[in-house]
Amino acid sequence: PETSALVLEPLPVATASEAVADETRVGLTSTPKTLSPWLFYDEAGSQLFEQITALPEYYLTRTERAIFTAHADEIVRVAAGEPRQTLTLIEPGAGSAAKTRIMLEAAVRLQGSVVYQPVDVSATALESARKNILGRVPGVSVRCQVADYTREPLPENRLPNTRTLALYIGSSIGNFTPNEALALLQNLRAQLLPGDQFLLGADLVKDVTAMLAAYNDAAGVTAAFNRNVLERLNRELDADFDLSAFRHKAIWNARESRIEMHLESLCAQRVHVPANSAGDAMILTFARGETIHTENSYKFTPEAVESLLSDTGFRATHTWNDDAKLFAVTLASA
Ligand code: AVI
Repeated sequence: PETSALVLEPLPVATASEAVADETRVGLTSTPKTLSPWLFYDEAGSQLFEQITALPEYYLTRTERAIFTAHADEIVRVAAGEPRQTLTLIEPGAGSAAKTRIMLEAAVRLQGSVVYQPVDVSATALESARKNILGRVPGVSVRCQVADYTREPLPENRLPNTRTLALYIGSSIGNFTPNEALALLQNLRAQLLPGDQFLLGADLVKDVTAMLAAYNDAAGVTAAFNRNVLERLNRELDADFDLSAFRHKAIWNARESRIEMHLESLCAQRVHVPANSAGDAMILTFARGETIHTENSYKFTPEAVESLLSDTGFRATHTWNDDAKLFAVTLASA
């Protein structure tokens, strides 16, 4: 079958800097100070994240990929059901779709061809998803959709007589608070039909040293990724953060079962953010040791994965793990 691409929506005019200005105003005037993790992913940050996924300490990507490599054929076979339905793969927050390729190849082996619908807020990410898949995986048609899947519905253009397999992989679920994660999965679930399938990739609770090392690598890439958010505010909002006056900090919060990333102020200091579309100029004061909380990365027990799924109306049917049980890939029915 021929490989083709179709962009369903015109790419929106960038209003990104307004969102950055709003987010910064709200987050940095709250106590404690916070910045939302989506701010990491400008071009420089997305490149740093790609580097993180290849770090020796960052076991997540490698482990999930190994699970896919070992089990993709079985995963799509189980998802397609008996008698076999034709699967369409949808991926909210597709990013660069590097690991999705393994699932798509398995779907093509099973059914000869497959339609892949990546959904992402970032047109740039979709472009790299399209490039990663199109022409490299014969038999795949790509239909990109620019949308904020955390707020907006998934593509309406459902193909008749097919079953949707929605992928939410890469431990993306871990970057949401438990309430946000519930809302997100409820929203996804509401857009699936009975029998549709959902594949969730979640990072599991493990030895604290191993989890901390993944967010505090020896080469300092995660530190650069974290600090890039301040560079972004300097670049886009003309703020005057002194990068050498903040250090990257990753901690394990056992009570909340999450790794937290912070940027810690190394001295008492003031930072100036000029007036912008979101409001007047701001002078932010930092005490020595005060932090900006930039990310949560929740780690799940197998039971927590099950209850997240059942609480949002899914029925978990199969789980695949690596031998060391670092990571879980769970298939659920809608
Ligand atoms: C994208 N997300 C699943 C990553 C994570 O592990 O929470 C983001 C990341 N933050 C630091 N390193 C990687």
